[in-house]
Amino acid sequence: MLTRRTTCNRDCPDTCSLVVEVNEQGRAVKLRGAADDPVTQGFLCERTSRFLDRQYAQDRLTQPQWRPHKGAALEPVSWDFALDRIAEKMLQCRAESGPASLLHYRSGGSLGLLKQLSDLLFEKFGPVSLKRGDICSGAGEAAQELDFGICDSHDHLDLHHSRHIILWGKNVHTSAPHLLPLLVQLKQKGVRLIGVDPVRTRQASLVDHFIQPRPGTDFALAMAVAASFLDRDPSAFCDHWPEFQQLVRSRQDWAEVAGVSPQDVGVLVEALQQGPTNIQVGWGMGRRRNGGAGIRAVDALAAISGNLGISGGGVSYYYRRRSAFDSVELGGLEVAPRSFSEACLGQELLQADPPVRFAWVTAGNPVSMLPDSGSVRRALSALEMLVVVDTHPTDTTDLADFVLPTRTLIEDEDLLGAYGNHYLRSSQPAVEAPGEVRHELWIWQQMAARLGLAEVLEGSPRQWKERMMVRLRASGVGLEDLEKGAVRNPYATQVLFADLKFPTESGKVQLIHQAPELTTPDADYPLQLAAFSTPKAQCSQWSVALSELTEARVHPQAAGDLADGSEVCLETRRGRMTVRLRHDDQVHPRLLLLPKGRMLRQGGCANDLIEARETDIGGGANYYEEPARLVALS
Ligand SMILES: Nc1nc2c(c(=O)[nH]1)N[C@H]1C(S)=C(S)[C@@H](COP(=O)(O)OP(=O)(O)OC[C@H]3O[C@@H](n4cnc5c(=O)[nH]c(N)nc54)[C@H](O)[C@@H]3O)O[C@H]1N2
Ligand SMILES: Nc1nc2c(c(=O)[nH]1)N[C@H]1C(S)=C(S)[C@@H](COP(=O)(O)OP(=O)(O)OC[C@H]3O[C@@H](n4cnc5c(=O)[nH]c(N)nc54)[C@H](O)[C@@H]3O)O[C@H]1N2
Ligand code: SF4
Ligand SMILES: [Mo]
Repeated sequence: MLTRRTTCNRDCPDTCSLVVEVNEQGRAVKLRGAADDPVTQGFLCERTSRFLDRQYAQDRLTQPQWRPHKGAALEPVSWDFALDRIAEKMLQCRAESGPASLLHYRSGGSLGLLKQLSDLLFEKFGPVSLKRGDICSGAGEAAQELDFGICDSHDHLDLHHSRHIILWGKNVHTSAPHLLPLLVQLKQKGVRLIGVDPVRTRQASLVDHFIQPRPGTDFALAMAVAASFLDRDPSAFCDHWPEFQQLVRSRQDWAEVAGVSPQDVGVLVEALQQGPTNIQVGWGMGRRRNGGAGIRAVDALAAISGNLGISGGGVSYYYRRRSAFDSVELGGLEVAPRSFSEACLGQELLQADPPVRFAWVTAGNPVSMLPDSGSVRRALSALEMLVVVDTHPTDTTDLADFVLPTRTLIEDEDLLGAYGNHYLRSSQPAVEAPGEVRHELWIWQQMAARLGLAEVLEGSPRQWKERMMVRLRASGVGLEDLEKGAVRNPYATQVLFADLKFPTESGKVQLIHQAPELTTPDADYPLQLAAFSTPKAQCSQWSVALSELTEARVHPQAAGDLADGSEVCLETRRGRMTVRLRHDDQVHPRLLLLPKGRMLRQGGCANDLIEARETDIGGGANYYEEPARLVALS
């Protein structure tokens, strides 16, 4: 038995170092977390522990496939056949309708840095049309960029200096499991943990105090807390202090709006007063209409309470995972000449004039994962050609004219920065890819050669990795170091904004000073449908067999006469779906929870019932506020 080391490339903050056990036949037989990685600490999450089921699944894509005409089944073809026809179509569209008639859509199926090279190809070929905004973290990143100038975090190990840690809308057990051992250790040392989430997730049993606000009311909760800090004067490093004070004083009933008790507010006030207090902001709370405002209000709390720029403090939302590598300038235009809102992609494509004729989708499954699946499906079906690069079939490959197979996370070769810690890692193939599967760089290079751009992407994956390491080499970190194990980004600071200087225009924090419009309940559809991450799945990449019917979880109060375990109809203004009802008193009575990521081809996709709407800022998607109701099956 051999063991090989690589890195998990999934869209996950942890970016674990993997140890792959490979037998004499070259087959991976076990995946483990590397014990010497300071974040991974020898264990993997539930979904990647089972990744070999997906790696060796019957439906793994191993050959290029072509759909001879819309509605026909996919047929295996050679790479040359596929790539020649795709290139011919791309050149035809560009010649006849200009490069904006082509769309390149890349999502987070793999976080490998080399995946960005497709941006470079399409930029040089076009520039073609791109997506605008970011459905995942758009609102949160925009919030922090507005407030602080950049979106980055203290080193995660700086939590050792915190007295209190507030997990604000962050489901550590499910979505960032490698933070958990550190939190447990800190709790044992006496650090006080507080959770804020409309769902009493497993986190509720970890924290010292759990607060369950109404979903989407974080802004109001933050205002209720801010009311206790109005006697301070942070204007030396904060702009808009008078307006912020006015905003806080504009209502007396913030706590009632958030549906929390004065005691809950008091716990947060005390924690922020008795700092250093770090706030861990999750990614979920931003995916709401007022998601940006909610995160801006939390940022403001940290600022006015004196918890910015100090060891043990800070608002940790995102770690700038690309900042150490020389990759940013390699591809991806800041502003594409033509772009489509990612959150509203289906509708915008359907209305595009002149139309988009061709789309290339890579590392994404937009039909299942973007809101309003129906419009995404219609828009992609109406194209003259849709090309999808993936490892497995999805709702999106089901519409593709060409499906091109690429490597999985244990076959890949790439560089990875993490968005939940400051460590850098490298991936290298632990097993050989089956059949005709190719590294994505090979696919881009083959396309480049056919599009008259061969020189743009020349070089092996290893050479490209070296090219992205110039800055790192200058500080003594080489590729060979990353291949041996995780290395901390030497350019990342331990404590962000330690001098209380912020890279905003005035050099100060920009305090939010306008109240968002509060969401009012919908009398006909009183519940809010939301599909949150589950431990078993990575977005639409499920690693275990599915039960036949999607489970919907609601608080027993919200279920009315509908019995636990019964089949019921879930309705929104966009459609209906039969679900298995589960009573769950841990869910806020306003919420209706579905699992995130189930596909149409698996019998039901949450996004089929969700309207496409952008968040207040940053072009995020408002995924979690679809008015919904449950009714008995007729
Ligand atoms: N197992 C697993 N892990 C994953 C993923 C997965 O699909 N499965 N997805 C990955 C991806 S794509 C990402 S972006 C990351 C982050 O993945 P996310 O799942 O987005 O991570 P969280 O930050 O935990 O955000 C979800 C938490 O926010 C809470 N929440 C929802 N609405 C509100 C609100 O209005 N206010 C507050 N305070 N809380 C709210 C939810 O109840 C939940 O506990 O994780 C990755 N990790
Ligand atoms: N209702 C609802 N919808 C959501 C969310 C939610 O919370 N609720 N969360 C949103 C969030 S946070 C995100 S990030 C998005 C995620 O949306 P997507 O990024 O579209 O998510 P995945 O389902 O992970 O699809 C990625 C695809 O990439 C493939 N893949 C894996 N590795 C590679 C590779 O190396 N190369 C290529 N070319 N393909 C690869 C996978 O097989 C998979 O089919 O979904 C969003 N959608
Ligand atoms: S998905 Fe995340 S937690 Fe799981 S192995 Fe990969 S990086 Fe680690
Ligand atoms: Mo995400």
